[in-house]
Amino acid sequence: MTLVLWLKSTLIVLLAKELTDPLYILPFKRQNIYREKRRMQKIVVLTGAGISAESGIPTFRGSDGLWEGHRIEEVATPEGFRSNPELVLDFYNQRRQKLLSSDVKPNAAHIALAVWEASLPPSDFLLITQNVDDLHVRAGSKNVVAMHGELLKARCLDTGSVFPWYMDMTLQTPHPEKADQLGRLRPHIVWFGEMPLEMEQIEEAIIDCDCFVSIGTSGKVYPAAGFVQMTPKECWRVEINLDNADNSGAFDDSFVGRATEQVPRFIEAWKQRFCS
Ligand code: BJW
Repeated sequence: MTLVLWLKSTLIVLLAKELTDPLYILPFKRQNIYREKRRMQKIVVLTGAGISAESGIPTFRGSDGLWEGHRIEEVATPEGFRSNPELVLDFYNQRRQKLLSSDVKPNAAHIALAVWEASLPPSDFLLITQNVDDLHVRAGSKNVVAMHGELLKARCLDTGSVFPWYMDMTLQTPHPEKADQLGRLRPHIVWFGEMPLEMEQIEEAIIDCDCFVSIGTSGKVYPAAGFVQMTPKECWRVEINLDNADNSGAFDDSFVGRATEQVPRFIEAWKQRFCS
């Protein structure tokens, strides 16, 4: 009798444990879930203009987008810069001034990504941004690759050296290291036809990632638009966007809506699924 009671109560305890903690009893289940947890270790996040839209920085292709009133070839190609450097420098001077104004600051989406990164081992998280603003860094993100350059940097046309840059740039601007050289600087920006930065590091991270999250990008500009196709078969591919992107079909899951709402919502879902 005592033995039956003991067996019964043990069974009830085990069942309760199984229901509340799926890792507890069944070895095959434990293994599967362990694999699932391991699978989510390496995270790569790709961001585009949509994540900074709610910080007051216009996107490129929306109505009111940055290209409105500009032909892309005039302001975002090396040829455009060679044929009308004043126009191009002015385009970037205006954007730099806006970025440095007190009304532009990181929003809830930038901050949520930085907090998420801080909760993970540094080698498990890479944030690739196509944005040339510095809002991810301001929010506290550490492992950031700015693949299309940085608005707050200047590059020497002769040597390729890169300098921090906060002022307007004109054809009369002296070189920071050789004051007698004027107008030998350009914005540290990747224009169409130029090779994006840090491609080796980016490709290495993407082909080995377990979770790939693309936020606020239209999927129109390569090579970034093709990153999702380079992820491993088992990877969890998630898109966060207000609208459909050109490469939406390549993602496993979509969080539709504004980045400031959907990025924290996605991170919460990720935690529920893989950390509880
Ligand atoms: C929200 C939201 C909210 C709004 N919440 N979401 C075929 C294959 C490969 C390459 C090519 C190809 N055909 C042509 C090319 C070459 C070319 C290219 O892609 N052209 C396309 C137009 C077709 N690419 C290049 O030239 C690149 N270099 C290159 O390919 O080198 C050779 C190479 C080959 C293979 C491997 C490696 C290298 C260089 C591209 C440089 C792009 N530069 C720019 C300008 C930077 C300077 C500047 O800032 O002025 O980068 S272009 C512009 O587009 C900028 C952006 O980073 C980029 C992407 O834009 P993004 O971020 O997607 O913004 P939007 O506005 O398009 O979309 C915003 C999204 O947010 C929308 O979806 C909204 O719905 C959403 N959204 N509010 C959530 N609140």
